Amino acid sequence: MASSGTALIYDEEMTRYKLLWDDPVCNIEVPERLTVSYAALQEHGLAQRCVSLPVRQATDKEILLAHSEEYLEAVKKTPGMTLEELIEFTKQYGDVYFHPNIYHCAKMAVGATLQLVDNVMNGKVRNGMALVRPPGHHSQRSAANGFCVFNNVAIAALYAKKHFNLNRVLIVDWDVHHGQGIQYCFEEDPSVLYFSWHRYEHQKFWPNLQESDYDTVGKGKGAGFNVNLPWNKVGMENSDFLSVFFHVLLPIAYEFSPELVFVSAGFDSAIGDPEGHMCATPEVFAHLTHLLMSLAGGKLCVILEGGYNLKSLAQSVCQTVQTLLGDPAPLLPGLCGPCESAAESIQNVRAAQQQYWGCFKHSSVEPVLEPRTKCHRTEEGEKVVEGAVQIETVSKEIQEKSWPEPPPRIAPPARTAVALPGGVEDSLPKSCLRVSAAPLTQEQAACGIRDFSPKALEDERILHSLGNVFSLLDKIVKKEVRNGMAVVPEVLVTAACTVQHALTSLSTSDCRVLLVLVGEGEVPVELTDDGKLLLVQVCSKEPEDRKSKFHVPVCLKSSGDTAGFLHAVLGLLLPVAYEYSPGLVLAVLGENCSIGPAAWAQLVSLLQGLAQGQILALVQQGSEADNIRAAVTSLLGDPCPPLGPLGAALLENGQALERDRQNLQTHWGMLQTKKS
Ligand code: FKS
Ligand code: ZN
Repeated sequence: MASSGTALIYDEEMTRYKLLWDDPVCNIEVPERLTVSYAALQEHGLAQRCVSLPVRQATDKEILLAHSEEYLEAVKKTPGMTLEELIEFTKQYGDVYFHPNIYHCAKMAVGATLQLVDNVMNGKVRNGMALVRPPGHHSQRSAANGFCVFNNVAIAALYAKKHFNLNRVLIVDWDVHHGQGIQYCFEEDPSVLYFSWHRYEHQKFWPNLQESDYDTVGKGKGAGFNVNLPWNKVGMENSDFLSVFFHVLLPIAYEFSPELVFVSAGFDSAIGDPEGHMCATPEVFAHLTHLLMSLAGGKLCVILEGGYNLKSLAQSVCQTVQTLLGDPAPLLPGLCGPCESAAESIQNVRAAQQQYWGCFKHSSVEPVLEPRTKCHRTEEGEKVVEGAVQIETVSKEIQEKSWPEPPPRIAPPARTAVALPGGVEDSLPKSCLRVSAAPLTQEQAACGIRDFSPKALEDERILHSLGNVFSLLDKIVKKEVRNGMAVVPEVLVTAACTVQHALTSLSTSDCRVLLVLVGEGEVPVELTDDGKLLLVQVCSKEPEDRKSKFHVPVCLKSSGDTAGFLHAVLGLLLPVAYEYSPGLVLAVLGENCSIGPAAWAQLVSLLQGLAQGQILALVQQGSEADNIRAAVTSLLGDPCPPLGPLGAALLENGQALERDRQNLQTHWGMLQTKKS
């Protein structure tokens, strides 16, 4: 049995320290960061749905996993210090402050993180979030830094390796600052893959380190296990963040196949943040979370780092937790691909990582090593005084930015409905609804379908099956169920009829159907240019001339190339699908398809980030029982079994994929990985 449940770890104690003197650098790190986040979770009924776990204090031994004895002993003395002594002590470090109670809180922040690891690893919960202060990702072996005292996530990764014998841990640092403390800790360690994106501005932004750039990839055995994506401009949007996930992080992460995933979850990447100056909406964090939930069998530990706009922080935390709980992801309209600067960074990091990761092997990526990209080290004193006033005004403007409150994410009363043809043994979980409807008449079935042999519709089995499929679809469109699956006799004809039926039932505003077909053959639908249907077909046939931008053939020759399939899904299908933003997804598994149930489950799982999870899966009758079960467990929200470490795609497939991506880039901005 897969574990279920989401942990939430929070203790008011961690609000009981604050900045005691005047410091314009540190005054944004306030106790309210935690209280507003937790209050928002309660207000939306999310905290109540989580398993609340008690916080504990980390032991010395645990802290020493990542820190020196000297440093720990020094921090231990801070509770007894006077204000003057605290100020003096603080001066040794950069952009941080101490308080008599911060040592106690820092031990709890580490302890909370370890509690989360323990409970995820022993299966008491599937995933969870720890709301902690102080944050951790800047702190180093012997130094506090950037509001951080102990490195919560680094300690937790070391702890997980040690206590649960893990060989592969992934840390995704989506905070807007570079977690250089985590990078230093694992630089030479190939068992911990560290990914960070961060505001960089060619080294002009704090912490102004050369080693935050894309060409720092790790050392020795750890080479390739450190991935830095610098943002060289502010104002990055959802498109930029998702592009990096699709074209950098996820391909690497799938290839690595972690056994456990941590998120250093700073929400200073979100809109309105006075530090980040970025424009990601809170909803994007739902998608980032969702995309990571398909890794490591769903074992995901999210740990709070930064986030200083209290409104955007609270909303983003809610989006994240609600996704961990399994609610449908929000729509993310308006995606259009990365901006020039983001594309340049994507290209550069792919080039820098190319020799370490098979997923980049087939792309031609010469790095853009323009001199201006390198070394603009901020000179001491460059922060000119006249600039200070300007910074203040910009900061005000940023914080006063407004954005619409994320709409409520309502889960339909039932998750999954299934329709199985008579005679097919039903060994599916009891929790899914069984649907059985009256057969359609030929007229009903053929409605709207042009140019296709009505012969198939004389087959009673098909008319019966279509009755069920239409009924599933109606339930999904009416939001009585979230998703559905049917095993059908003629999958291609069924898909065609279902598309037509969907187009007549969807409201005009979301009348876009994404049809993903894995398998051979042609779906007898007309592909028009009105964009109401997007067909993505993964099959072994070389595509003829493309009919329209809404027909995306993905050529995968030779079966069993799991890496090739996954790269196609991450690098082609998902970016196009996200940009299309469908109102409904049809996922179709054709005859004797050889991608295997595990890869099929991954696809079904990833597609659920679209269309608010409204997805109907059709599986050809006669397909292996494993494929049917895989679709249903994935639709029910159970974690996908990991595919295991992957290599490069087969040469032929890798090259075809790269070619397809190039060709489609003019139509779909989300496919761009290069500066134009
Ligand atoms: C430039 C000054 C930068 C320090 C910013 C620290 C950021 C801390 C954080 C953490 F997650 F650790 F909390 N001052 N304006 O957000 O990365
Ligand atoms: Zn930060």
